[in-house]
Amino acid sequence: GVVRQLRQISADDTGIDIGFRADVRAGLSQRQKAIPARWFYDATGSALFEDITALPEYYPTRSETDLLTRHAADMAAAIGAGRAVVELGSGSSTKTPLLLQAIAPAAYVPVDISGDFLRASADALAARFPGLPIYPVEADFTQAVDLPREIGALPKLGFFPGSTIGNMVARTAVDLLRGWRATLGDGSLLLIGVDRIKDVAVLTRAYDDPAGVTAAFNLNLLERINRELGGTIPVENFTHRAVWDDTHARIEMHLVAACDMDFTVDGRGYAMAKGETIHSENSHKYGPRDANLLLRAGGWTPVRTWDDVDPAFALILAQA
Ligand code: AVI
Repeated sequence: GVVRQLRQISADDTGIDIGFRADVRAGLSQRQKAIPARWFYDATGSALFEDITALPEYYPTRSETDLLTRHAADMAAAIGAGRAVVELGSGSSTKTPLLLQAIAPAAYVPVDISGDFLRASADALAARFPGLPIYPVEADFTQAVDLPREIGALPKLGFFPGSTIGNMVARTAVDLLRGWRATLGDGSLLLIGVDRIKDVAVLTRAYDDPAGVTAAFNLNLLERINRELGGTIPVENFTHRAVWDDTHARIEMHLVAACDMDFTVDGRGYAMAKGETIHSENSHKYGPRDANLLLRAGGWTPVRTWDDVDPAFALILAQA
């Protein structure tokens, strides 16, 4: 008979269809335990991520903001006015005003799964750009999204900053790019933030800061499991680990068991041995050719790259 493949959970799985409970259950039952990184972002995790973006060691936010500031006029010339800007996973983005200021769009469509964040940032932007029509869409941008009717006839610019694409393995990233190519349509552009491969010490420090904010962000995943799924995970017996995996060109984050332990989640028992880990995130980094290949595989043709910052980070403009 047909042997069906069991669904393996990895740190970059993106389906919300089965939910937190099912992802945790399946992920903790595997030999290499893993929980999709998307579950970091409850209210506490989102606030901790905001703190991460302000850390001196976490260069991506600073580097990308520098690019948007310094090359605003050049980007505006390349993109042109009058587009509908569709931002994927807008969150509480502080970069959006820089882009909107520069390119004079016809409309702004933030897409985010967190309705609270979405409403707050839409309100803040409406106050700053009184003439700009804003159509928030509460949706998971990794799934197919229906765009508002009102922007149907406008040429689109997809805006996907922050190197979020890096949290997906190549196959998932390509699926997402192809999906958005179809959603945004012919004649559309995509401005995407991609983190570069660089000195390993710089990379690992960005994901293992001395103040311990990234550690708290990682450990909050366990707290969240205890809070929401009635878990008994002894969080104090876990440590944060961030390592560079050169084969996959990615930072991996793990939660490391400091001793042998047993715990329950959702009524099920689990055992972990000292040194065993739960893989909680991948953050892929891309050289110039890698990034262009990824975009082409996703149906986009790179047309401009801005990446003259240190530590290196790229904003790439691609056309449908
Ligand atoms: C959201 N994402 C792009 C961040 C990153 O750099 O991969 C998440 C993060 N994880 C640890 N620090 C930041």
